[in-house]
Amino acid sequence: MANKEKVIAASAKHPRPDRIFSYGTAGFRMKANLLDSVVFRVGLLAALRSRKLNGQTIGVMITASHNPPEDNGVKLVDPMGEMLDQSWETYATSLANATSDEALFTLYEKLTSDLKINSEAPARVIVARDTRTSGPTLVASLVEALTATGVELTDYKILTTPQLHYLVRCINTKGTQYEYGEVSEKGYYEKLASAFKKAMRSKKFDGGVVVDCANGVGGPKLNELIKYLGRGEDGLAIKVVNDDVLNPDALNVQCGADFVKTNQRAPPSVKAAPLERCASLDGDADRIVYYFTDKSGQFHLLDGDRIATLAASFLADLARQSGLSGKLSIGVVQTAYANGSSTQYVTEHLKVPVVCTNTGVKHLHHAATRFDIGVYFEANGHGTVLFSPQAIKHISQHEPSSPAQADALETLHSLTDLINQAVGDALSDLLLVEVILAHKGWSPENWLATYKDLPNRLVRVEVKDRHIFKAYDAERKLESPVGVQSLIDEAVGKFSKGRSFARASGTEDAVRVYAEAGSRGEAEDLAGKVASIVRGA
Ligand code: NG1
Ligand code: ZN
Repeated sequence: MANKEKVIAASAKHPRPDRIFSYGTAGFRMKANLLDSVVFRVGLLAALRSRKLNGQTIGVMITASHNPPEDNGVKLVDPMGEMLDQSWETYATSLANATSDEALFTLYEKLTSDLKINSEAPARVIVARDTRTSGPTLVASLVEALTATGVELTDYKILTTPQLHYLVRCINTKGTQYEYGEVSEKGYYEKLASAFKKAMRSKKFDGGVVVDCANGVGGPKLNELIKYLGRGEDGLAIKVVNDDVLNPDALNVQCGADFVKTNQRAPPSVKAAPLERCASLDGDADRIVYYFTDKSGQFHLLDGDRIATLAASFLADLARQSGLSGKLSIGVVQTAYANGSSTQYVTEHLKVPVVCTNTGVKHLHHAATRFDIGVYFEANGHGTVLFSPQAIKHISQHEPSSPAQADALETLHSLTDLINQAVGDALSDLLLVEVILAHKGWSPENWLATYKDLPNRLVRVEVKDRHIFKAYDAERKLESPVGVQSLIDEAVGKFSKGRSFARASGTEDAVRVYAEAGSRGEAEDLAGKVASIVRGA
């Protein structure tokens, strides 16, 4: 039995503002000054979750990713480093909305009994935060909840989101056959650096890469990682820009992955030569996009779809070359926002199956586990590659029958360590892209030339009630309001290579309309038509 007085007294110090909160695809995220009670209550949920799982360690990440500096957020990480189990999201929402300290405690007790949680079981939580100034106060609120419920806590201070996911997985697999790595930040760098060197061997880089860190936590962490990568003559030259974490107002402002993806241009602060590789991370370093300008000065984006296609083609080749292609199923997981040309390239050119899921990385992650090698990326640059236990076994036990097979196998093996298996990780993805380009001997122009994106347009439509828009078929169609889908179908039918869909955003109070078509003008036109159908619904 939790100590009722302790929990209620602690909760009283974290009064709930008059607001309705909801645990969405990115956890809770809003203006930081509204988050105090939410974080306290997430602490209570973390206690329950860890106890329910017999004391396995749960992660709490305090970050608002690519949002402006005044925002913050909180999300929970499950034992294998995945996002919180979906069925628990509703408990998070209910706890956050409990109307009084007593009601909160009653709900806490009710969850304990409904979920058959042994309140005497041990509970362990680790926490980390990004570089926002509101972080330390929010961690303090969390600590109070954990203290009141007798949870063992380790505060890892400032980390990237994927580093926290890494640590959670390392802790919970320690001493098992699935041991993931050393439980420390240093262990993370060492694992990545050693896998990177193994993957590269004698391959050479063509020039370096400029990395925009969004003035977020990715900056200092990338600088740290570089120390482990070494910079011998043949090393990768990484030029770090926008790594100012001392000025809190600079975070995600006019820079970062979201800026580049949304504005389809380089941040003004990123100065690079024509054809030089550039990459931008987001504020908590779980997203990355690449880009470059060609000799005529034109900007080209290489987004999450491009990283997915690059990784899928490389991995499919390696599986073939190492003599494992019959044994390993490879698949790509995308959302409806993936450019139609990328989907066509994967299915028709790479001959690799594509699965489309709902928006939100947890859906993609889940679908990717159904393949031996599951490549998943959102167009916005969040993604990774998952290797099944079966795949890891084949890759480590396969006897190569030629030096070429042995070589491919070694590269494949190193990638299972280089690629973050818990979650999309911008630092790990950065090294992955660099390894692949070096192996293929590709410039960013070669990478871009693999297929031509269909012109597309994403529009945000404000409506009275976005909840009336209910989607199905991986959010590519609307079942309600009734009749809207046939109007959209009719509009789409009038355009060459037209595709469009509308869905309620999970993170903003709006409906998003996506459209692509054979030409820029047609894509704009189609998006405009579908947006007005949505407005009139
Ligand atoms: P919503 O707001 O549900 O469209 C957005 C992104 C997702 C994902 C989440 C954050 C688009 C179109 N949508 O979701 O890809 O990154 O935020 O988890 O980019
Ligand atoms: Zn992020």
